[in-house]
Amino acid sequence: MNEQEQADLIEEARKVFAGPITFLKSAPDLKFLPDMSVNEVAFAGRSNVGKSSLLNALTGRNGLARTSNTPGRTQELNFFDVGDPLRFRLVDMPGYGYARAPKDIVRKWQFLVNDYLRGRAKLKRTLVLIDSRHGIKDVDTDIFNMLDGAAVSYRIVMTKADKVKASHLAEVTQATADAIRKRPAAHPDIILTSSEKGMGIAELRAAVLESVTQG
Ligand SMILES: Nc1nc2c(ncn2[C@@H]2O[C@H](COP(=O)(O)OP(=O)(O)OP(=O)(O)O)[C@@H](O)[C@H]2O)c(=O)[nH]1
Ligand SMILES: [Mg+2]
Repeated sequence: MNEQEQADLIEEARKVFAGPITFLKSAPDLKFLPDMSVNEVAFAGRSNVGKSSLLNALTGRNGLARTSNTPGRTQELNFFDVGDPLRFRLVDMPGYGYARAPKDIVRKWQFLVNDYLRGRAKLKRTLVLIDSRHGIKDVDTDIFNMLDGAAVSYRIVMTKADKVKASHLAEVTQATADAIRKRPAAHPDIILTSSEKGMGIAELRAAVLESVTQG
């Protein structure tokens, strides 16, 4: 894509995300998933990494997805309809790797997230969020392995970039890029974001739109 095409995509994405976006439903279990009527993009990542905050920043609507200081806020798959007429869906998911949650709850979330990610034909891309302060952890590697194994396209988004120095951000991004380079289902380009400061949000909107408009 050349510069003009990228600028056009960013402008189109801005319009789409400024338009109607509504909460559709919460699915605590796979049997409550909505019909696969349109393409979907999912937000995955460790508990507290900033999935729900990023969804709010993308849509410019602060109360759309519920956020919290305490890990384990989002406990179901939450579907949001974008566009009227409907164009695509965003899916906010429970986080993984939350050590202090009861074991049976962790297992339930893990199965819900894994089964959804592996089995959803309309899922065009999964955004895997990585905290800029911490980089990739073992639980992230497990998710990469699962997504690569199931051939589910994913892209890394660094979150909370406002919390670290530019030099640290550059280092952790480089290390992350190195770690995914040989992974077959990973998009090679990483998007750096801060929901708090609005950094990278316009680019991420464009990346979401691009992923749902192909095929
Ligand atoms: N400084 C800063 N804080 C952020 C940013 N994004 C999220 N946070 C904070 O991080 C905490 C967790 O954010 P959430 O969006 O609820 O995280 P989540 O990944 O949805 O968490 P779970 O639903 O529990 O898995 C909240 O206190 C947010 O305010 C960011 O870009 N910068
Ligand atoms: Mg959440």
